[in-house]
Amino acid sequence: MQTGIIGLPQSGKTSLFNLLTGRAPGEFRHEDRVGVAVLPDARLERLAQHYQPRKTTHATLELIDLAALTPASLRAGTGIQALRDVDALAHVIGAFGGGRSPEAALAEVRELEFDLIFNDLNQVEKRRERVLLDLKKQKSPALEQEAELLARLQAQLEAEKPLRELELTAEESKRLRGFQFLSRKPILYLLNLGEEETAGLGNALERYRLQPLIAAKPRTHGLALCALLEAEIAALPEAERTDFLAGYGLQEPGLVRMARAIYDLLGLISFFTAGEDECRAWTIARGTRALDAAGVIHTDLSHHFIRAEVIEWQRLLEAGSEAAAREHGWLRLEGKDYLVQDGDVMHIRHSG
Ligand SMILES: Nc1nc2c(ncn2[C@@H]2O[C@H](COP(=O)(O)OP(=O)(O)OP(=O)(O)O)[C@@H](O)[C@H]2O)c(=O)[nH]1
Ligand SMILES: [Mg+2]
Repeated sequence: MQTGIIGLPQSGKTSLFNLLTGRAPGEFRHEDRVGVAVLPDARLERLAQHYQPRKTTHATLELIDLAALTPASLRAGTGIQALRDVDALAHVIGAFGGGRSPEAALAEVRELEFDLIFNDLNQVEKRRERVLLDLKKQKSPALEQEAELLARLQAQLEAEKPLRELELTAEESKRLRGFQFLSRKPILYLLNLGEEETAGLGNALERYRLQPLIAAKPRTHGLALCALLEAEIAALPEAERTDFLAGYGLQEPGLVRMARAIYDLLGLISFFTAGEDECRAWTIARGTRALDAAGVIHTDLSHHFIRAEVIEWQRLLEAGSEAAAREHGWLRLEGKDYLVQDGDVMHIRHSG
C-alpha cells in the first residue's frame, strides 16, 4: 500500500517525505521518490523494554513524493493521473512564510477536491454509457447491478461530493477497486505552518477553517505541523525531545501523528509478536482473521495453523510474562476465524 504526498509547488512535500523516510533534510533525490517510513509505536517500545530483544522491528509505510500539482499539470490531466496508483493521499498545504491566507488554503483544498471529483465523474459517465449500451443488447443481472451502482456514483459526483463519503457495501467497494477512483481515496490534509505560527498549532485547523472539511467525514483526517520544527525535533537527541515538544505545548512530533493518521486511513492495524529474540509489529488490514494474520508472519504458519494464543499488549506487560499471563487465564486461545485486534500480542501454535 502506497501513500502519495501531493500538493502545490513548494508546499513542503519533499521536506516532509525526507523527514518521514529518514533522509537528510534538503536531500533531493529525484530519481528515488519512493521511500519507507517507520511507524513509531509506543506499545512496541514498551514491549521491547520488557523483553530486551536482540531486535525490534516496527511497522512501516510506503510513501511516494509525487510531482507538484500545478495549474498546467492539472489542466493537462497528467498531475491527476499520477494519483491513480496510490492507495491514499496526503495533501500538503504550504502555509508558511506568511504567503498563504486561510482563505487561500481553503480554496486550495476545495479546488483539488473539485479536480478529483471532476475526473471521477468523467470516468463514471463513460463507463455508465458503455454499460447502458451493453444492457440494450443483452440484459444481465451483473450489468444491471453495475448500472445501478454507477448511477449512484454519478449522483454523488454531480452533487460535487467525493466518493469517499458514499456509504457502500464491502461488495460494492470491491467492485469499484479496479476503477481507482480518485475522490474515493482516503485523504490526509497536512497544514504545513510557518515557525512563527507554531504557538497556534493546536487550533490551526480551525483557524484555517479546514475543520468542517475533516470532522465527521469518513476516511478523511487533518493535522497541522511545521516542517522546519519537525526537522529540529528529528535532529535532537531522543532524551531532549519531550522537553522541547513541551515548550511548544506538544506531546509528540507531528511526524508521529502524520504516520499514524496515514496508517489509520489505509485501514491498517498492528499486532505484535514478542520475545527475547525479536519484538515486532506486523501490519494487517482491520478485520483480518487470525489464520491470515499468521500467514503474514510466515505462509507455513497459516498452512499448519492450530490456534492463536492472544493477549492484549498491556495485559501481557501487566502479567509480566507469557507464563504468568497463562496462569492468570489471560491468554486466550483463538481459532482461525478470530478477528485480530489492534494491539494484540499473538503466538501462533502450529503443527509441523
Ligand atoms: N519557513 C519554512 N520553510 C519551509 C517549511 N517547509 C518547507 N519549507 C521550505 O520551502 C521550500 C520548499 O520545500 P520542499 O519540501 O522542497 O517543497 P516541495 O513541495 O517538495 O517543493 P516542490 O517539489 O518543488 O514542489 C524549501 O526551501 C523548504 O526549506 C516550513 O515549515 N517553514
Ligand atoms: Mg519536492
